[in-house]
Amino acid sequence: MSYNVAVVGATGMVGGEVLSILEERLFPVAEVFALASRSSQGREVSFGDRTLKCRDLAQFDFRQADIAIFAAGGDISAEYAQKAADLGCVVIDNSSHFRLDDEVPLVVPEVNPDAVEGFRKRGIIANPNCSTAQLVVALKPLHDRAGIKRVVVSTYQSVSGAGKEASDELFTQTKGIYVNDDPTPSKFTKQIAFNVIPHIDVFLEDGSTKEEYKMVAETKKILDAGIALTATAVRVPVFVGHSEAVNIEFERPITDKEARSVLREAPGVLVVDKREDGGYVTPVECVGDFATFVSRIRIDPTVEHGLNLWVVSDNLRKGAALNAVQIAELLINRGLIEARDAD
Ligand code: 2RA
Repeated sequence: MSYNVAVVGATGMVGGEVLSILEERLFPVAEVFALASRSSQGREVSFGDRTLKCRDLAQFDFRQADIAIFAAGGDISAEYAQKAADLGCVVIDNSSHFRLDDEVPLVVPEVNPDAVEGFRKRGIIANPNCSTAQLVVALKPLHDRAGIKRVVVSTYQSVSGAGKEASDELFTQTKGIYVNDDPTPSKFTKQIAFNVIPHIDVFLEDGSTKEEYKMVAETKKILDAGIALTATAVRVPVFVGHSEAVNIEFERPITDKEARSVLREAPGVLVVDKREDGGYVTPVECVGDFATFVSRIRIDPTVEHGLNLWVVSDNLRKGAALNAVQIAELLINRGLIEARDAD
């Protein structure tokens, strides 16, 4: 059986990754509809060795699609996702719009696959924020083994998480600095080239940022509401690949050796941890990969049952497009979705 898939936001960075990943994973596609805003109508995007012409999202009849992957931001999801779902098209939404809605499951297939069943209420499944997705993939097997009490995480997030214009700003600013061009930022609040910015998304009343809040709230929804988590989210001058320094306090004892072997067996995780020069993964090495890499696994002796980790993943993939495609695969594997025009 094969499925008609609509990709909303097909001209964006995540939309492009969705198209690549559908092809790379040999997703059983009958037809792919590349959807974008009216201004991008007719623009061409690649799907394997084929070229697709973008159609106007506003004019698209979602009855033609079995699955729609939305990757065009919260406002577009707010306007079109429920309409598409009401027409019988299962929506997998990459924006934050539905993530904390009680009637919408928030799913990372390696962590809470059973939650996907809840899609029936609204016909929508939410994809988590990029920094949450890779974190919970690494936390889940450790939580199962020793029970996580508290997590302290600092992120080092690449500019692609903020979109194409942000990536262009890093590129132009980096070049410009060598020829004394004005580095005045437009997308970021401060210079990003040769700098780091401790601010992602808007500020909240308590002084945290929305990115930090998302990590707390989404980890609770996906993994365990009982986990205490505090985050500091930082933008760094890296194009693709988010990194996280993670400190974990467990209920029960766990050695670094045990943690390493639990993580080695965990779905979606690749342990690279040699305790020697270069024996760890950096963001440039994770680009284009499906895995969440874990390195620098070591005991934190300052707390009872403490552990430190370094977690790296391609934010456009596990943090967005890959997780969305994995959700679609999960729906198919569990027989939860049927192609409307079965072969
Ligand atoms: C970022 N979390 O990196 C966002 C993208 N979803 O800015």
